[in-house]
Amino acid sequence: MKIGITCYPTYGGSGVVATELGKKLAYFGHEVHFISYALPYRLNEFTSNIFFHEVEVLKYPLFEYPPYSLSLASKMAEVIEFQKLDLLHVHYAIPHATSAYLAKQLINNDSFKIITTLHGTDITLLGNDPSFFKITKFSIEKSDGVTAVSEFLKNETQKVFDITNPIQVIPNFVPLNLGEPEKLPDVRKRFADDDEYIISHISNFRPLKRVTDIIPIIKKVLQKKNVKVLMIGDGPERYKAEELCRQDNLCDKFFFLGKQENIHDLLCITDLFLLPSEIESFGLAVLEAMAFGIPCITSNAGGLIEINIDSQTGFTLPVGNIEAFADSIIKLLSDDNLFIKMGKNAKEFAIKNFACSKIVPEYVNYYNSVLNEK
Ligand code: GMT
Repeated sequence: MKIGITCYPTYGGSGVVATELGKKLAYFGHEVHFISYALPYRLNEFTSNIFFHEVEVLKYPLFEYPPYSLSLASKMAEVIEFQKLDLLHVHYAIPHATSAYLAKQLINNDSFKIITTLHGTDITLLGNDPSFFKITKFSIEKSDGVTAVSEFLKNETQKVFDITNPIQVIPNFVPLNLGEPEKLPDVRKRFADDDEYIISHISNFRPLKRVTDIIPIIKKVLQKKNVKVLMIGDGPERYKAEELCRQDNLCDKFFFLGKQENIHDLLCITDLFLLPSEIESFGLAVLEAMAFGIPCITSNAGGLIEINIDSQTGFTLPVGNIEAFADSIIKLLSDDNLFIKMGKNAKEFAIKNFACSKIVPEYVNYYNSVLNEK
């Protein structure tokens, strides 16, 4: 197949999933064309059947807001036509599905198909906003195929937008090359002593990740357990979180590492993963941690309960319940058998249900079924 992929090229789960999917599709012999405003950050090695088409946005004094969606639609139409694409798979509805619809109107090819994958905030945050509601609904309904990364997101999309066209759930997959995670004692020593546990959090530090909950949670945990915390990522709440650490004299317990390209090594030294999000359609970072055999303490919001199975692969807790989060961490770190069992369960569950060897063929089958529809 000749497949176009459009995604956000910067940090973020949807871009990671789209890029890793494209790489795997290319590995299986398909020709893949990425269309975006920058090279996706995980597209970092040459593969002969992967192409990148950069969308240039014309700057003009009249344009206070350069119309990226239109430039994208034009570039999509050009690539579809001249590279003879069979389909265009767009990740994140806004504005990608809208631009794809427009591109389809610009070409003359009835057999060409658009597939939209919904990732989360395109539905739960942006799509729900009155300024985006109608266009999101329209763009989803006009896609030839729609997938969602969790059952939660499928149900939410149907409920919020009253959408009747079918939505196929194809969950995210473990994108990292695992190998056998090493213990990396030298890296570990950099952050923690032998008697300390390492707890990691990875996110874009936006308010819905509730990173500021982590400080009081850890403050309570520290009354019983020796822990160090790796705060990985960056975003608007980082400043507040650092400020809270200073106020509580916890600066020596927290390491704010900022954005990191190589999370492999950091996951290798992590004992426990923490994600207290307000809402999460999937939680790719949780899946990555689980694949490393790390038990996860997460909220029970959205699709997180489909990945982190409560009392088996970790604990899922009510959003904002600081006490419950802290108690669960203490419980897990106080019981070696439970800790080892949950880590093992997490790894098994992640590999069994979310291996790329399972999920990538689901996408290929879905592409074929959409292409075969009249
Ligand atoms: O809005 C975000 O948080 C970013 C967005 C993205 O583009 O990565 O994340 C969403 O998609 C990820 C990949 O499918 C999911 O793992 C995240 O759970 C989802 N974020 C939310 O639902 C908040």
